[in-house]
Amino acid sequence: MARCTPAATADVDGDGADDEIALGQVNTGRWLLRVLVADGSAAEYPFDTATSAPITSPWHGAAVVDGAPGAEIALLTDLGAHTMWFTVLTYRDGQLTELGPPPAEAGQAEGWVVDSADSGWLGYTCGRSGPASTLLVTSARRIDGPSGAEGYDETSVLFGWAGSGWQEISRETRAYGHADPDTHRLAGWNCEGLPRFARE
Ligand SMILES: [Ca+2]
Repeated sequence: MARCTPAATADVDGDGADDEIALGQVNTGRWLLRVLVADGSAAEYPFDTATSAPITSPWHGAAVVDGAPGAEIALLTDLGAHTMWFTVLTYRDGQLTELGPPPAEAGQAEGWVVDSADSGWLGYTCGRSGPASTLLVTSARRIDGPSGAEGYDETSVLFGWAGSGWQEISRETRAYGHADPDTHRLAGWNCEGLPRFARE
């Protein structure tokens, strides 16, 4: 059994009382997340991180992401040169279960992925539209011309939480010059409670 150490407190089950979140390492690349709910119950979630990635702690943070009551838990589970893959957990009916991301755009990696590189970026922005939770998914890729980088094409798709999944509300595209200071503005996590990027 892993020895779990406290990672954070957040209201995970949405009853208004803070719950204790703890994380333990079972062995290389194997972890256990445990939530001690304020009502005295507990939920556990064993998960793996990529052993090829130098992840010393998968803890990223707790934040309200979907529209159901309670905070979600973001865990860093794989790491590339500049790409970061996350698992997002949510509490449903006494269990911790994976929350799926909105459907990926064509050519985009599956899962919760953030990125910030000269070649482009990927990010999530949590928000609200009236009483409903929204998630803006932004992706951009560099456009190269004969003489080098010309700029970026960015697509932002706004999703709303529709009870059990994400539903597209609207989308917009934007073009940037390569040196435009607004590039990468929406890269990473832009959600209260989560660092934009993992510190690994
Ligand atoms: Ca609670």
